[in-house]
Amino acid sequence: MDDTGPGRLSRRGFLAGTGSLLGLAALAGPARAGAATGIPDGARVEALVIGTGYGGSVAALRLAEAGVSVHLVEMGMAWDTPGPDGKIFCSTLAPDHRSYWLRTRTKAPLNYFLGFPIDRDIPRHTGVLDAEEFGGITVYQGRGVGGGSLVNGGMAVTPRRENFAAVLPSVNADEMYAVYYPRANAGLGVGTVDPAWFDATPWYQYARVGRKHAQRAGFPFVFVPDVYDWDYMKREAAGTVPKSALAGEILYGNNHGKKSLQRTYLARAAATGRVSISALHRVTSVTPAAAGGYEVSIDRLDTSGAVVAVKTVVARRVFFAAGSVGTSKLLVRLKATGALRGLSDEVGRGWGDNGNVMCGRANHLWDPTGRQQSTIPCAGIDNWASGGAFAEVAPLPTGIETYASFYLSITANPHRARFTWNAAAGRVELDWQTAWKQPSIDMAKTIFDRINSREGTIYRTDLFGAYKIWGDHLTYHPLGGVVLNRATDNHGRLPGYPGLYVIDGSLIPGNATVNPLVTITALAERNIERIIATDL
Ligand code: FAE
Repeated sequence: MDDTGPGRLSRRGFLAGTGSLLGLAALAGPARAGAATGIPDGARVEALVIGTGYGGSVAALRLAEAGVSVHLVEMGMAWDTPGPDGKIFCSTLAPDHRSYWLRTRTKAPLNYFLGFPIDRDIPRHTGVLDAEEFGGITVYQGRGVGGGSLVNGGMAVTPRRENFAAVLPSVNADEMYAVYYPRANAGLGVGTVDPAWFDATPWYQYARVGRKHAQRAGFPFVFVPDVYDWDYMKREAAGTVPKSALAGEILYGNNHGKKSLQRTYLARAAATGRVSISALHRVTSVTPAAAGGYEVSIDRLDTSGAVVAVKTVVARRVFFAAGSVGTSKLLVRLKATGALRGLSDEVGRGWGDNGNVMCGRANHLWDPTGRQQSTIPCAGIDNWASGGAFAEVAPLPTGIETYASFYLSITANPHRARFTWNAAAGRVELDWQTAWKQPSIDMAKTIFDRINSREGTIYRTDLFGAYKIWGDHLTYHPLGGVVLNRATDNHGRLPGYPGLYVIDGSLIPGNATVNPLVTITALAERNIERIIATDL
């Protein structure tokens, strides 16, 4: 740790093909000993990527294909080793130490049932789902190699073209829809449920009830693409393969079936031989290095979250891909504390919750939604144009008949929050206020009030507290904080710091009009192509 002086660094030279160091141990399994200790203190790397979610994975693959050695630094675990039960991930119905990031009690998004709290004590561990609490909102995020792809529903929605210009007006929509959205969808392995199977299987009875109610109230009902392997799900239903989506797995990881980034972009990156990963390594600082490039400080963590080593490496280029919250928090702190003092005043601004709000409806006894429910949503109600809401028909896979229809709505919530540095407390804060969800509730009601009125049904009041209708305390879709063409240039470069880039959901100004993963991936594909062509 004390051998990080400039002289020492320059003698080492940049690590060429650091793939040999860890060999993407998270994916391939070998070199576990290397994986345990990760990138050596004092290393020099050509490109260092902070975070292994969608933005980071796209950057790693495309840089490596262009001949650049890439080291990915990920604060979460590798998620490549089965636990004592033979499984890598635990089920949503039986959360254990693997479920949450450094919590001693679960914090389930849907935290009540029949009016009773369902959270339970768990051992503190570097689990896969972070429920990060700010003053007015809980932000759910994936932790581990693969980022949000480890825990998300995999709903892979390309926004309607007419909505895209409002989201990112500085981006050429023709190019996005002709080149980068198709490239992202192909790279992610996006597919849609077989409509004939959907109509026949008991596992989507809940979604068929959702369709019937939507259509009877006059709403357009659409199938929602997903990265889950639909053929695998059919085989789960037939009983020929181990179940995952049909066994309640989703929120704390899917052991089978889901095409997470570990199986798509990161696997292809590994195959180049130019990419390595340090899991359980958290970047704490990035600052210009005296001899060029950037000095990156990194904490190595153990599975209790304790720091077991502190390292400094030098990178010629650094890509911030720590997610909307992670990248915003890092850059706001580094600007305020002087490590990257010259960053734009726009850094930290323009954060939104993608208008997320949840609710349930109580159906009549002649409208059961089914005991068997696939965890992977595949359908939605599109009322964006007239009501500002796009609602997914979500499962409630409790294993018992609930007579409930459950929905996650994405709404055109206009509020934007800001991350700021609280020097006294030594932390970054977010000024989102709980009351700012009211526009989302009003927009979601344009759908569900009408359905309730048509069906003669009411809202469930037992899912988010004792007599509470709306799940308005959280988001799964944090977006913004380092907005494209404001805090960065139009391709994610940080002005004043050549070689520093942002390439994740923090670039999108608070709302994507649909679930964001495809847009994050497509935008990363667009930006990295330009960066490789002009900067390398
Ligand atoms: P992300 O995937 O969050 O990756 C960032 C990575 O950086 C993480 O692995 C972090 O652990 C790591 N990191 C953070 N800080 C540091 C640091 N200082 N040092 C090292 N590593 C760090 O970012 N979206 C959809 O489109 N469809 C869905 O169905 C869907 N369902 C969701 C369900 C849940 C429960 C959750 C939590 C999210 C869901 N999302 C969904 C959102 C989606 O997963 C999210 O927008 C993307 O994962 C964001 O991608 P990024 O590349 O921005």
